[in-house]
Amino acid sequence: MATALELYDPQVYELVRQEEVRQSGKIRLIPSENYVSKAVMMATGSCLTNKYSEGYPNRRYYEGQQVTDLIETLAIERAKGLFHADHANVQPYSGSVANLAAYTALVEPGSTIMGLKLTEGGHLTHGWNVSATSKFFKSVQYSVDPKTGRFDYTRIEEIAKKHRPSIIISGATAYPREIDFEVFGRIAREVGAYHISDIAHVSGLVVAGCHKSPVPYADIVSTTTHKTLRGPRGGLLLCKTEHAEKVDRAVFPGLQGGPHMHTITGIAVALAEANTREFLSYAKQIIANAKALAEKLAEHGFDIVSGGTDNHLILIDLRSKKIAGKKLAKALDRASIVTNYNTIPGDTAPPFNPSGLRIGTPSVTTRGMREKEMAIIAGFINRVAENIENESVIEEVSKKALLLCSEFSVPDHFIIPNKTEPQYMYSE
Ligand code: DSN
Repeated sequence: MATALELYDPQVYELVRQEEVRQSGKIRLIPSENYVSKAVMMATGSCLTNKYSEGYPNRRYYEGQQVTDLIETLAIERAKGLFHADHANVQPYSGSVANLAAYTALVEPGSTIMGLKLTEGGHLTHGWNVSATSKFFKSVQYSVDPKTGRFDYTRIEEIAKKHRPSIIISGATAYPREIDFEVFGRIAREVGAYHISDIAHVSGLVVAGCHKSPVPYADIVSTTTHKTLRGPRGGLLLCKTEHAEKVDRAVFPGLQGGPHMHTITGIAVALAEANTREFLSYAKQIIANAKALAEKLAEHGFDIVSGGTDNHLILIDLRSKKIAGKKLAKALDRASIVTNYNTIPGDTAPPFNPSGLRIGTPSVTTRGMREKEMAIIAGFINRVAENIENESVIEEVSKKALLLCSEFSVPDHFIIPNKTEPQYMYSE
């Protein structure tokens, strides 16, 4: 594939090569990113990109679906098995479309949705003011407790009782603690709302059993497929049988046309990979690494929001260090450590120049790094923060980071080492 690209379009080939070099030579700590296996990469870059398949298996609007029907059915069955869900839709192009499909499946435009504020760790599509979700729906937002950085479920219940939303969304993009989906389900039931759970960030931890699944407690569960779940970039919806038809119609023809069959093929492979004992170890290690990294950063005097983490991500409040999030993220990038600046709960600074830094461990865990390396990385981050104006120190850290990366190469195929059969935990 690289050869064809190199021959036909050397300019794009060179850019792809540069990105490959960047991804292998940097310590990537953005919690929503990962490395897919070569198998997922091959499936995603396969001839399935050539096929139109509007509709669903055995109900299409185009002919020539002998193979696509089998692939989509396989992806659906694997998703149902892995998440223990009655129904799965593997067609959403992304988490954003999946969320919008979930809302439109259950309620009419103009209804009230209630989600976590973006600046407190929620997602744009949870009703944030610049998102279409706050224009097509009325949006009520909840926050985390400013003292603890955690959800105050009593307060969330009060807000739900006051506003009586039609949908309550559980889930976050920058919340370091395990979410009690059962409580969200109870609150939703009490006020007569649907419960939609967006587990885009933690779905890999959920399938591994490290976090409780929202599937029993939510009407619809939405996730992306590329974060801790480690598949290609896409979306996935899971629901109870009673909502299956509405969910399918909301995705197609409600919001989308032809599904991206190459992505669905990659998702099918990623779901098989997630159904292995190797994946369970990886998920457990993600959390162990995040805890170790948070602990070491705290020892270096960093203020960790909520005092630690239960999942794959860490939110650092930089106000006590008197460094803006963006400034540190940019200095770290020069030091070959890739992070993203982020608002912290109660932030008075704007989202484009916030007071925090968001980091996470999925990518470094996929590379095989463990607690020992987390201590080294915490040291790197601290050295950059303490020498933020000193480019020679930043360069020195960059060289060390590159050296660390060279010891943990991006694995070719991390699921079947020694080419043995993967140990599947459920059978298809
Ligand atoms: N933008 C994603 C993230 O980084 O968390 C959420 O969609």
